Parts: sequence; structure tokens; C-alpha cells
Amino acid sequence: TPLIRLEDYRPSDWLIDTVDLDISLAPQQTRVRALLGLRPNPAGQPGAPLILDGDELVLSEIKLDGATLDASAFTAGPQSLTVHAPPRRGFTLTIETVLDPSANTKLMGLYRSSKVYCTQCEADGFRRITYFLDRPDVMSVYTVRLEAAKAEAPVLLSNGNRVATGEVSGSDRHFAVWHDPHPKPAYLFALVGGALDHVREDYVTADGQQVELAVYVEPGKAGRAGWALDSLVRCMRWDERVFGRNYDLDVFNVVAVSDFNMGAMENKGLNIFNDKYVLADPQTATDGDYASIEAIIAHEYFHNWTGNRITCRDWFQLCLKEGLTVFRDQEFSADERSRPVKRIADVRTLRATQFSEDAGPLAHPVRPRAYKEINNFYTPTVYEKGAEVIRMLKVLIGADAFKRGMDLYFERCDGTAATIEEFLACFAESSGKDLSHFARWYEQAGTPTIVASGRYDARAKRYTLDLAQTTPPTPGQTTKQPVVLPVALGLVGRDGDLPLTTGSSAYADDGLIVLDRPSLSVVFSDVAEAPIPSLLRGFSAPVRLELDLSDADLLRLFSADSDSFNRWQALQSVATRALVAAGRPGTDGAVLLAKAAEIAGALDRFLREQGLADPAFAAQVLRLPAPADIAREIGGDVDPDAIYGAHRSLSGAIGQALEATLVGLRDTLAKKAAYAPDAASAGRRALRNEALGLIAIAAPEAGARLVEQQFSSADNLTDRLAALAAMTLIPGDAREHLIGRFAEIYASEPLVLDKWLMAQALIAEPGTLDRVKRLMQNKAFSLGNPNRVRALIGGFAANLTQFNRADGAGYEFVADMVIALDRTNPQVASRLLGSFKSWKMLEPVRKDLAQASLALVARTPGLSRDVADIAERALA
Ligand code: DPP
Ligand code: ZN
Repeated sequence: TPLIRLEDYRPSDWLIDTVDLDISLAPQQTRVRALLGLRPNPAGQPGAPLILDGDELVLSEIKLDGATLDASAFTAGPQSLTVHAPPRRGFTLTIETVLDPSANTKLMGLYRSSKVYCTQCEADGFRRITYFLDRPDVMSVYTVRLEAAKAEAPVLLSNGNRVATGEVSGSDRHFAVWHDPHPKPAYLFALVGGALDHVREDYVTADGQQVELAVYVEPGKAGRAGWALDSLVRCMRWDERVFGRNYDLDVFNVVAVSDFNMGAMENKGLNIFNDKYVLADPQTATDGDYASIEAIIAHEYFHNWTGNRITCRDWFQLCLKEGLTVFRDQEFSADERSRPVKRIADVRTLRATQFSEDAGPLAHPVRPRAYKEINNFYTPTVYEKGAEVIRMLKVLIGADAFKRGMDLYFERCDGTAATIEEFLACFAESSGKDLSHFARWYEQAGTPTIVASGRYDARAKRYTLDLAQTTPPTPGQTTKQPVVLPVALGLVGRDGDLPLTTGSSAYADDGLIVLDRPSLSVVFSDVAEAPIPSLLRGFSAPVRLELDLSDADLLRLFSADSDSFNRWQALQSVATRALVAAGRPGTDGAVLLAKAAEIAGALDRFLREQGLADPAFAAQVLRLPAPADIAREIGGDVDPDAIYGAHRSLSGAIGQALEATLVGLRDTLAKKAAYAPDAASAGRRALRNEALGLIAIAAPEAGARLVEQQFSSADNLTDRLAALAAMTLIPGDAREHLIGRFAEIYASEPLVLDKWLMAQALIAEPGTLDRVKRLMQNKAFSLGNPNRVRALIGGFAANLTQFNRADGAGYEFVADMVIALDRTNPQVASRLLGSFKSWKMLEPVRKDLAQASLALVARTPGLSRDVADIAERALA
């Protein structure tokens, strides 16, 4: 497979101004007639042939300006259609293809999901529908006529506004015509046809336009669509208020389907969602689901401006829309909920997914320079690190200049397919700052480390802070340059933050140091007492921090820092340090227990004094860093069992010391009102359930009793699932019994059973692999549905100790699954193979076994491009 490089970008030789699609839907034989209005691109090569992309297509007819083309004038195959010598002027091409949506198991292009016709075209699925210039810088105005049997597909949707509907006379069929006035790339095309229920709401934009909002779901599930619709209304208002963006069509439709490779898709005016991110009611969705639905509804809606109105010139610019849109949805959720708690949750995700990617063989820059399969670059690096880059930009230039830069971007780039350079130019202009050095964040992979140390001169009342940065080598980038790092800080004294006075040019103001070179020292004067530095407040840069503070100092920050994020971080750091030390084989358990007592003491005080003030925050505090975080922190020669063992000891010891407090807290927090999904109520449940998990580890008998009570009395899935999860930590018959009860209660709820599958796949016991294999035979599981696969097989691959079994059986199983899935759905298979991304940090025995399984995948004949690419890069 060819490597596609950013430096080889050339504008298209041809443009397609208009696309008229006439699609006659039928389960096995869907006919697609496309009328393309083409013209030479003034920026392209004059006289070039017209080469259209295809993928597994069958051409049934082709006409140029209405006349059938001579067979010698074109070459058509499944993967492309070439018109050898097209006219050197504007012309039309009529192309007819015939598709089998029922046979489309890749879930790219047009397919059927539980009898609903739907599409997924990003990144390059449109070429599976018709031959096209399937690249984001070719933007066209679409008119789409859909026709289907009335009984099978009473609902027919496409992008834009509905302009006509009618019956097809003399048949059982009907049609709808949709017109989207906004030129768009093919990846934003969508259609839906099926029997669907919906909920709707009228909306008036800030600039007075009427919009009809609707959320479509499987028949009978309309009662679960309300939260998504409510989230949609709130995020539309927020985008008007915060970014000054109004919606721009008469309708906005969201459709939930049950077979979907991604989370959701921002097709213009017709967002298609994985039903997991739409359907919610208290009995079938957790607080986490409510929050995810709100965030993803917002994410896809926000794409209407950052992605659709302004799209990407090429797929190397993917972060232009994704990083920016993740930043926007994170800000929305922060405003709707608790800002510090949202930040903590996002940083946990960033570290777990992106830092681990950045530390392994699949590391790549936020803007990759080359790819073989673009679908493999919808990564935490492009999304989450991409969002961090935007956040840093805002911190560096300030909120006002950031706002003006965004406005300029919306104005200047509207209707275009843009680049990172064009985006950054808007902020350079609005801030008057040179951002060329900052742009290195887009080019350089790897997580930088900041090494910090401070010295206090009591006589001179001076505090000197030394900061240095390094970035480790990553594949293809052996030497690294310094990046621009905004380090938000405070100096914490006995009574809180000390005033910051310094003459350093690196000190911006408002407690911000800009570390833009390998190292620097900042001297603060008039520092009245020896301070404790609180660095990277709010996690102001996506880096690792090495700061030689004692545990006593960290515990003081935990109780006294004015920055909530760093309060949380301080306690995490104490726990991380203890677990890193204890997670190496052969370390002394007594040291860990002493540390547990110290942490428990701090937690006890915190919970008693402030646990009820902000339960959501307290829940975050109570949750220790995960074993996988510790593995990443150790970084090499990793023994997952030793780490898990240390984690369990520490949790157990803390839980024992806190048992009385936790039980009391649970009683106080026990809800009296009926379930409500708001952030405050969710926070109380989160703290209660976090406490339950600790009790289950520390005192299994008492834990099992509490689980039993909670499970039986719960009026919502959040509490039921938390009970199940806590029970999975306690081996024995009672656990198996509860697992069985859960399955009975939710027997007809596939999305709930996904959680049930995953909870079992995550059990950190040697029996889990057999359990997972058994569950594959359960009727709740299907290899054809991505959500089921991600829950059970993906869950197992995320099980640190069992995926990384010392006998290699975990690797073999996942490798076999990858090979099996690749035959039907390469995207799901390649995601799963990505579970191997951290294999190089393992101890030698596991490392060899993981490598052998990867190699087995790599040598399998007939691999998809998706899986071959991941296997190759993972092994390199
Ligand atoms: N649908 C995916 C997202 O919104 C890809 N664009 O991130
Ligand atoms: Zn997105």
C-alpha cells in the first residue's frame, strides 16, 4: 500500500460543483444514479484525465453530457473510474452503480443496521456509494432524491432541507427530495431510510431562524430520546452565546442506529449516532452515559461550524476540526457541569489514552505527515491532544485574543477547506504574536517532560524556580526540539497563594510562565516564606511533570492549594509515587502500608470536612490512579501483576482505614428524591459508588452486603451497575449470582448488557479469559455488532492483568479475534489491534509473547489495509 504524504498534496484537477443523487433503496439491490456537474479546477493540471475514486463498486451505466460513453473512453473497476480525455470545459457525468447494503459488513458507505438504511462516509465511504472525487477539498451542492418501499422505510432523510415528498404512482414506494444549499465534501453526505420513531422540538436561533429539531430512534424507543434532544437545545444556545455561531438550515436531525463503527458522525444537518450515545432513561443509562450523550451531541453539533462550514483541505488537517471541536465540547460540558471535575476527568482520559499512545510505537504528531490508512488516525492524539493544543493557545494569547481569532477564522475561512496554517494565522493576527514556534505542537510527537525544582533563599526572600523540558524520541522522530509550554503556577504559603513578583521575561502575568526553550530559571522576589510550588495549574500543558516535592508538601497542596485540579493532582502524585515504588517486583509491602495510612489520614480529613461540599470532586479524589497509569509511569520492564497487586493492597489498606467514614458518608448521601441526571445528583452517586468499590476491596463481607442492598433497592442503572462492578471485585458464588440476576433484569436491553459483558471482561482474575470465551456464545453477544465487540473483546483487551497474562493466552485470543473480525469489519479489527500499543514497555517474557501475537497477525494473508498498517507500525 502506498504511503500518502502531506508534502505531496496537490489541488484536484477537477471540481464537482453539483451532485444530484437519485437513490432507490432496496435491501440487496440499491440503485444509485449520480449526476455530477464537473469543471476543470483553475488550480489543477489542464487536460488531466478524470480519475474518480471507487471502492468495491459495480458500474452499470455512464453518460457524459447525457450521451452514453464509448467503452474506449473510460476504464471502470471496483476501485476507480477513469475518463481518459474529458472535455476541457464544464460537463456532466451520469453514473449508475448498484449496491448491496445488506452485504456491507464494513459499515462504511451505505449499509443496513437493524433494517434501517444508513450511511457512514467519513473518511472515505462515499466512494463505496458512487464514483467520486472523494477528498475533502472537493465541495459540492447536493440534491438527493430517495425512494423506498413505504412499509420498509416510511422515514427518508438526507442532508439539508426537505424540498419534496410524494408517492411513486402505481407502486408501494414513496420518495423524498432533500437539498443542501451549503457546499460540502462527500464525507459529510448522509442518508437514512427506515421505520423510526422520533421526538421533535421547534427552535429559534439567536438570529431569528426557525429550526425543526428531531431525534430519530428505533420504534418504541422515543421515550429514551428526550435527553439527547434536551442536550441539543442546550448546546445550540451555548454555541450562540460563547462562539457566536448560529445554525444554518431549516432542520437538524439526529438518528440513532445500533451498528456503528464510531461514536457519531456530523453529516450536515443529519447527524448519525451510535445509539449508545443517544438513548437514555434512568433504567438503561448511567450518569456516565448521560454525560457522554450530552458531550457527543454537542461535539457533532459543534462540527456544523468547525468541520462542516469550515472543513479540512486534506486528511492531514483532521485535527483542525477534531481537536478544535473536542475543545469546544469540553468547554460546553465544563460550563454545564463542574469545570474542575470535567478537567480532571478529561485529563484522566488524556493520560490513559493519549499519553500511552504517545509513549509507544503508534505515536504520531497531532498533524501526521504520512499515512497508509486514514481511518487509523482518528486517535486520542488527533482528538485529545489536538484539543489540548487549542487550550494552550487560548492560555498563551489570552481569552480576548482567542475569541477574536476564532471570529476571524469563522469569517475568513467560512465555506473553505482549510489548513492548520490558515487557522493559526487568525490567532497570530488577533494576538499580534508570532505563533511559528507554537506550531511545533502540530509537528512533534511524544509527551514532553518538565523537570522542575525550586530553591528558597530565606535571607534574600527569593524563590528560584528551575524548569527544563525534554521530549523523548518517537518513531521517525529521533531528535526533538523544545516546544512552547504554558506553565500556570502559584506559590503556596501557609495562608494560601503568595503574591508573585518577578522581572523574568518568561513570566507572562497572572501566574503564567512560558517555557519555550530547553530550560530556564525564574526568580521571584519578596517571597515572605518558603513556598510550595503549585505547577501546571488546571493542567495547563499536556506534559509529564517531575517535581521533587516531598509527600508532606504534596499533602499540604492537597489540603491548601487554591487550584482544584492541583489539589486532586497532589494526592494522585503521592499515590502514584507509592505505587510506582511498590509495583516493581520484590518491593517491601510495609512501605506501601505506611504510605496507605498517610493517604488515608489525609482522605479522612478531607471527606469529613469537605466530602459533602462537592461530592463529584470528592469522588475523583477518592479514585486512585489506575494500574495502567502506574504501568505507564514505570514505563519499562513492566510487570502488570505486581502493579495490580500493589494497587489492590493500597486500595485495601485505605479502604480499611476509611471504612467507618465511607459507610457514614454513604448513608448521608443516600438519595431521597427520585433519580435525576443532573451533575449534582450524579456527583452524589459517584461518591457513594466510589466508596462502595473501596469497601468491597477492603471488607469483602460488608461490601457484599452493601452491594446486595444497593442492587435490590436501586431505582436506576447507575447504582445497579456500580453494585455489579463492586461485586466483580469479590470472587465467589454471590458474585456469579448477581451477574445472573443482572442478565435477567436486562435481558432485552443490548446496551445495558454491553456493560454487563464489559464488567465481566475486566475481572482481574485468571478465569476471565475462559469467561470471555464463554460469553462469546451468549445470545447477548454478536461479532457483527461493534458495540458488542468493544464491550466484551475490547473490555478484555483493556484488562491490564488478563490481556497481559504471563502465558500469552490473552494476546493469542485478541490476535485471533482481530484476524476473524478483519474479514468483516476492518475498522473494528484495527481498533482492537491497537490494544497492543503499549507492548514495548512490558517485561521481557510478556514482551516476546505480545510480539509473537502481533507477528502472527502481520503475516496473515489477505489482511485489510487498516489492520496491516497497525500491525506493521506496532512491530516497527
Ligand atoms: N464522527 C467523528 C467525530 O465526530 C468523526 N468526524 O469525531
Ligand atoms: Zn469530531
